[in-house]
Formats: sequence, C-alpha cells, structure tokens
Amino acid sequence: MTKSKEDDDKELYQFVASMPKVELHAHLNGCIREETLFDLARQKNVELPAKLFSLDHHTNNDDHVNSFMYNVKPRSLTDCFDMFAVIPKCVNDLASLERITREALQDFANHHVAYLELRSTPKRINQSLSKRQYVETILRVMKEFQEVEEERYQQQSTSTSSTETTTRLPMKCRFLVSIDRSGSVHEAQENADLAIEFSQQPNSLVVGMDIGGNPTKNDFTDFKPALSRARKAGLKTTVHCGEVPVAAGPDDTDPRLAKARDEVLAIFEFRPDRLGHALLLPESLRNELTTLQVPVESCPTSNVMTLELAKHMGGDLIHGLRQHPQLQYWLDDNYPISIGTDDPGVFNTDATQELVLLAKAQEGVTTETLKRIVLDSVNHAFCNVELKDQMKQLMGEFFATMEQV
Ligand code: 6MZ
Repeated sequence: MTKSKEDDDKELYQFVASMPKVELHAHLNGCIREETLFDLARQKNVELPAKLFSLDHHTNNDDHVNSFMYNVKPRSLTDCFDMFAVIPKCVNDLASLERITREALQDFANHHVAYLELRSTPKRINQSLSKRQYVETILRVMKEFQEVEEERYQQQSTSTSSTETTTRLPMKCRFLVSIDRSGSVHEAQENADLAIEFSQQPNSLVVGMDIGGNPTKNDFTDFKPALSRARKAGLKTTVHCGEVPVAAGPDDTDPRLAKARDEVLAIFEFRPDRLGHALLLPESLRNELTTLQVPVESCPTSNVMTLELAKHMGGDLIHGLRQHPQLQYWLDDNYPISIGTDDPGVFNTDATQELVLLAKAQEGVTTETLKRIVLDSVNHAFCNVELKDQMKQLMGEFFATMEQV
C-alpha cells in the first residue's frame, strides 16, 4: 500500500520529535506558557492587552497534521516587544520566576532538547529581589533540573521496558546573561559584572553574554564596552543582528538604513562568537558574513512572524519561511547555523516544530540534513570542549539507533 502524504507528515513529525536537539537561542521570558501568563496575570491583577491575545488568522486549513504550521496568532516585531513589556509585570516574584524557569526547561526537555542554552536579562523584579538573586534563582532551578534529568536517564538506561520512542538523552543546560539594548549602559555594565562573577564560580552554568532587545532602540556600540569586558573575562558572546532593514551599500543616504548598516558592520568588526538572526542582510553584507563564518542562530517561526512573511499567505508558516531572506543561501552553502525557537511562548512554537517547518519549507532539507545541522550546532555551543565532545558522542550514538524516514 502506498503511503499517503498525511502518513509521510506524521512520520516526519515523529522522527523529528524523537531526535535529540540543540537549542542555542531562547529567551526565558519569551518561553512563558500562555496558560501560565494568563494564570499569573489573574493572580497579580495585571491587564493583558487584548489585541495581543486575539486570534487574527482564521485559516480554512483542514489538514490536521499540519495545522500547527499556521500562525493563528501572528505577532509582529512591535507586538512581541509589547508582550515583553507586560510579561515581567506577571513574573514579579521568586515563585513566578522559578515557575517559568522550570516550565521552560520542561518544555525543551519534552521536545528532546539534549543541550540548552537559555538566556535572560537580569531584573530587579521587586523591591526585595536583586538582579543577583534573579540570576541565582534561574541557576538553581537549572541545576536541580539537570540532576533530575540525569537520574531519570540512569534509570531509563537500566530499565528493560524503555522503548526507543520513550528514550531521550538527559538535558544539559547552560545560561547566558543578556543585555537589553533598550536599557541603559549602566544596566549593561551591571549585567556584565554579574555574568563575570557567576562564570567564575566552580561548576558554573554561566557561559556567555548576549545583546538583544528592541533593535530600533539605541546602538550596539553603546553596549560594546560591557560585552568586551565579559569577553576578556573568558565569556563567549552572541549579538542580535540585522532585525531591521539595512542599507544595501554606503551610498544609501536614508539615515535609518545607513545607521542599521553601520551597526551591522560594527557587530561584524567585534566578531562575536555567534550572531542572532542575521536576517535582513543585503548581498554585500551576506558575502562579508560568508567570509567571517560566524555561526548564526536562526529562528524560523520568529523570523516569519517579526518580518510578517506569512501575513499575506493566510498565516501559512511554510510559505512564509520560503520568503526568508537568508535561509536558502545558508543551506546551499552549508553555512554554520543552529535552529532555535527564540520565544516559544510568544511565537507559539517548540523545538520540534522549528525543525519540521524547516524540512517542509526548504528545498532539499531531509532528516539527514536536520541531523547534520543539529550535530554541527554542538560546535557552536558555549560550553567547554569536554561537554561538547560528550554531547556529540551521545547524540551520534542516538542518531545511529533511529530508523530513517
Ligand atoms: C531581540 C529579543 C527577541 O531576557 O526577559 N528578546 N530581542 N529580538 C528578539 N526577537 C523577536 N526576543 C526576545 O526575555 C525577553 C527579552 O529577550 C529579548 C528582549 O530583550 C526581551 O525583552 P528575558 O528573559
């Protein structure tokens, strides 16, 4: 009997769901589950802006297997920053911070993420909680989670009843301290102090720093000194790049486009260990990046949403991703990329969905390609070489046991 398209889709989904994955680009507050956000908003009497939670796209898609490939909740760049303004009002004490951290870790583990780098901007979330306590809390939850994962894995390895589909590797977690570019330079320096201090503790999970936040605010160069200091202290760095339109060349006099171009050039010159998104690069800058070979953290659903690529396509993420300005070039060139979720709570996605979307949208992406991208992205991780080698070995062994689809 020949297989239907629906069977193929199911098989692909199951394969991707069970494969070990690497997540290098996820913002903690952007991981908040929608039901948790609603619950906390109720508890804390926070009014959530109705426009951000209404269903805008009613697709007439009757393909149930692929129905998650439609963005029923489109969120533009402005919408997501409106959400980032309201989420911290709900996550305003130790209990809620612990909760969103634990739930985020559980969600990634449920999607068989074997190595996670989670990032967050330290916040004084209320009068009695310092930025240091904010970071300490996340690190404590991560350590506890890793211990439980290790125990589960040991038991699973010795149990005769576990099957390939229920088996997954124990999730290892590392943390990046973020700088929010819409904040002050003073705040950024405070965050760098914390990142450096925590990274120097024994067995620290803090391995790097990130610059993110609203790309229309301030400038990368304002925050470069804080990032340079972290790098000198041994931390790895990643910078969000090219999220707003960039001038095609030096002759373009539109001040906004020219500023964006100068900023990308300054980021390239800094040469971070990785780049976030690198989305709207004109050809000359794409070529420059090809020379630099700085690995890119690409986040398909997030990119489709913030660039509104599916807006005129009934919310179809697959067609939206085919309009991605860079992805096909990177895939054709075997450019070093990892695939991330960015803000799974805000963009209604998960680690499995991102890889399935990639395979369905981009020409020539097979399950072999997905395995290669995932294994390759271990090389871009900010953890030490020992853990990278261990991850590569465990993941390689796991892939060898998986039946091809
Ligand atoms: C730039 C982003 C982002 O740090 O409070 N953030 N920055 N571009 C994006 N793409 C859409 N998505 C998230 O997590 C939320 C913060 O992460 C950054 C923003 O600074 C946002 O406020 P934390 O845990």
